[in-house]
Amino acid sequence: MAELDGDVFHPDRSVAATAHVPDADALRAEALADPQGFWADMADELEWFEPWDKVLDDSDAPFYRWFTGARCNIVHNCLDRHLTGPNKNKLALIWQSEDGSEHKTYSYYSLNRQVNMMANIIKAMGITKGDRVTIYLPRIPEVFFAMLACAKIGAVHSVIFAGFSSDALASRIDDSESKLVITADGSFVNGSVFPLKSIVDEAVRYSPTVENVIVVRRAGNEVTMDALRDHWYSDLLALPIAKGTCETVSLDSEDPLYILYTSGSTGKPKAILHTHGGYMVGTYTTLKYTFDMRPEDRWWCTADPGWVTGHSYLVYGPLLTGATVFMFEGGPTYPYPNRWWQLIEYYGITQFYTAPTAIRSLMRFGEAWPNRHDLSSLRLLGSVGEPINPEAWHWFHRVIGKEQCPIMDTWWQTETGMFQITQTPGEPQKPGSAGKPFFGQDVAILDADGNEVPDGEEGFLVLKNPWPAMLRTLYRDDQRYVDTYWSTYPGVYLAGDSARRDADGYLWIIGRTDDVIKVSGHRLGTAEVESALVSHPAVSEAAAIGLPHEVKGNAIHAYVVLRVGEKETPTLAEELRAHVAQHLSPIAKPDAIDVVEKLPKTRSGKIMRRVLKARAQGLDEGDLSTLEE
Ligand code: 6R9
Repeated sequence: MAELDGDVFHPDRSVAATAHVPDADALRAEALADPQGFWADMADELEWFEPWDKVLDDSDAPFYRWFTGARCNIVHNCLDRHLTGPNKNKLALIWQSEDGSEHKTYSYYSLNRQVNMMANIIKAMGITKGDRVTIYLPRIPEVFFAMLACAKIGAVHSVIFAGFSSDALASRIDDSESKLVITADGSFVNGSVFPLKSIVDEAVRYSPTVENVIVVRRAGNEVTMDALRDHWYSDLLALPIAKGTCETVSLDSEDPLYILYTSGSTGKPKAILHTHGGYMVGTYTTLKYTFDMRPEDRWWCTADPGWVTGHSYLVYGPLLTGATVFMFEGGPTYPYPNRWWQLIEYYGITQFYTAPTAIRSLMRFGEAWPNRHDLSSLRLLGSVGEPINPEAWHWFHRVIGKEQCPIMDTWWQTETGMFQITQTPGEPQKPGSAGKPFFGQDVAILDADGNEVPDGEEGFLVLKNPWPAMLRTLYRDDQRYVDTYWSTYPGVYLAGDSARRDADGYLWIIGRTDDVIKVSGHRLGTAEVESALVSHPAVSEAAAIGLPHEVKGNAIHAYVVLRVGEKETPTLAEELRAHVAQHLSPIAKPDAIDVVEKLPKTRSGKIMRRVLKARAQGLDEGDLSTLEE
């Protein structure tokens, strides 16, 4: 019997007995003693065109290289290898539209054909190995086709969350020098249409590298098509070039797979670079072991492909394990807050992986909504993106998991590519703790001087071992890669989070220690919000901070200093919020904007956000010795 004993959940003994990893602590010890041996064994479960010479080449650390000398392609393992065995006609992808009127399914065989058609089309447009392709699509099957088509031919995708504004899109297209953009006419967001194509039009005006734009017909909204540059995807599919067969290119293990922009401490987003070989081994292994993937499972990860969770655990990881993946176009509450529960029942979802913010927002609608549905197909639940507060954990556990399903809280980052701290299903779980290091990982918590802090004390979270799915660098910015992650404590990876470890070895993540804010699980940088605010003509200076929020985890509060001659009007705050939505993204809209005379700064002119944060929460302002007069 599964049992909640005080604040520790003990899954039923049968869970560990039947899981891929029956004794997690034993494997943890074994893998830590020989991480390369562990990763080599896992890599052997996948197919390679040529074997590796070395599992890990650390001769140029921190530019680690994995499975050097090997030839492979992640798409071969996501698709091709399934076509010769029992998975050939298994469902790879199930999709439902936001309004529920459309439902599509793709077997491994048919997904492969769709990917090949897209690959042949982009090849015909001149895209070859190493070229960057920007993908700006809603949650529709074409996002799978596009990502896999790029990877198949060795092109490098850069997926941009289809909620980012034209400014944000333009700077990312520009930075990656993409030749091709793949988008849709529009997307559905809670019943209304978001005009993706016109945002692309705006963005591409400033992006001289873009030669072609492929447009998927989705929302039916009116769009303007540039006769030379823009192509309806349906027209391209009708061309003889769009054949259903296409060679999967043999690549070096270290050839780039994708770049993904994420927020850091400066206004310029960082382009995280991932490669084929190590990433496929890392995502495959973590998904298989943490979520105990079995052939009969139906996996649902609610993340958008625009974020790393969508890359690793919606698209690549599940296909690597040969799973059936479900993708839903919409969100949890439209038209009613039972939308997700209805889908779990309808499709018989077995593992459901989502974010604490979504759980908190659904809790508010009460238990009656999930209780209308039969959720008994679920066997595992998962959480990602921010710490899960015990209250949300208990609700998820009791109301959704019916006190039987283990909850896998997974701590990781865009940079890490794969889970770093989590558990396996059979282990005891502590609500609010992300669990223990994943196999082969050596996690430590350090003080400012680099010494390990005693159990129970808070410190800086670091990773001491390299791991296969790690970022290789920041695209075309090796120096920033070294400075950001490897310079604070030489030789170890600085995560940017603070955490503590308890006496049982469980890790408790506290939050970011830098200028990154997690808002509803979305990663944003204070500097990005600030630069959107100062681009408004009335604003001369701005500071943004994150304050605790019941549903979103953190909410953005902004302080602005107006330009000389500008006056605060009753509509100004709303106007500035709309400005941030338009110039960065609706998810970055500050909850509150205060007009102030002056911002607290150090004598060298840096904004002291920590002082603003303390003041807003009525807390002690701490050391003010560096504050200017
Ligand atoms: C996967 C993802 C990374 C940051 C990370 C941390 C926070 C993610 C978490 C978690 C506590 C968890 N984070 N998972 N905090 N518990 N299970 O979210 O990547 O968007 O790059 O964000 O998210 O602060 O440093 P990314």
